[in-house]
Amino acid sequence: MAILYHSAEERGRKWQGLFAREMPDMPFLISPDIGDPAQIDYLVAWTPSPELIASLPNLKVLFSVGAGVDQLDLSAVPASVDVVRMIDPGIIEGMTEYVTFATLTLHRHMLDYVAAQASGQWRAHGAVPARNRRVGVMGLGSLGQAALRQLANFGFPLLGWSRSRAELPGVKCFAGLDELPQFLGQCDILICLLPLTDETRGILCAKTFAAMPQGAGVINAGRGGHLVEDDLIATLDDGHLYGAVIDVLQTEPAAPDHPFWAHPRILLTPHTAAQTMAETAGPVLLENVRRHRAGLPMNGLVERDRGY
Ligand code: NDP
Ligand code: OXD
Repeated sequence: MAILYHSAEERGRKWQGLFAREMPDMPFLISPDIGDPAQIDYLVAWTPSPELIASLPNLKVLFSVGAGVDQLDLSAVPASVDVVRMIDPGIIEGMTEYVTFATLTLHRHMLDYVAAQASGQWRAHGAVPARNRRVGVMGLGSLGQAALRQLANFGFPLLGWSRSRAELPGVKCFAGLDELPQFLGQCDILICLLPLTDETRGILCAKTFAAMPQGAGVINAGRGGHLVEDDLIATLDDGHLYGAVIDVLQTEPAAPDHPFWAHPRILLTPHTAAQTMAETAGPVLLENVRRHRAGLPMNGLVERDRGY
């Protein structure tokens, strides 16, 4: 019985130390040191190749080092293998910070002020009270709910949209595609925290933007595949949307000539909204391995047929 880790080495060394202390009967191997492939029960990875997965005949669980699992080629993972995403307090904290920063950036006209500073212009924009700025979150999972709890402190009217109906205190909740236009029509700032699936790919598109109020802003901290990038540029350039804060792209890293780099209405960050930190995520992994060994349900088990 052993764990194989296949991702950033520095984090792997820390987790190796954690398992040596807390679960000494469980060898923690770091790729490419695979040892005997037949001994590997657990694979911890971001993007394992199909060949690596196929080489592990007794694999029982594939742990994603991140909250998302769309980067995994699930067709290469046998149906008998459980797939688990990372529900890490550090990721939740990081995303909450990012969403707060991005929402306030749009709410407080910071895109204008950064441009104005660069050209030496001292010009104030009229203030909009938070109670008059409606903020909507797409995806009401571990990240969306935490973000909404924090945004509530500012006094924004809050909305949420998910697949099944959620009931969250202080949040007007919408569910499913039928209620999407009604939700979008009330979002002065729209935040995407969805998983990337066949249903959500390309959801931030011209039709979505057209359904939003004039002058609204968009934040995408989900996945690059959610956003139709040309549609965003078109709707910013025609003035329907005010601006966007974008953390994820269709192709990462961004090419040197990617139009987002220099767009005055886009603040671009390099897929850094939330990072998996060894200190906070290690205990989550340890607990899930403990639970699996004890025959208990793991936290973050992915429903493979729905893709998240
Ligand atoms: P969860 O699985 O906890 O929540 C997903 C939410 O999305 C649920 O509310 C779900 O609805 C909703 N959803 C899924 N499909 C649809 C759909 N077709 N229509 C409407 N709603 C849908 O995910 P997390 O909150 O943990 O993470 C969300 C995503 O954030 C990750 O998958 C990842 O892509 C991204 N992420 C980005 C990071 C970054 O650095 N930029 C860092 C970490 C994560 P329901 O409740 O009904 O199931
Ligand atoms: C994640 C990410 O999914 O960092 O955790 O994108």
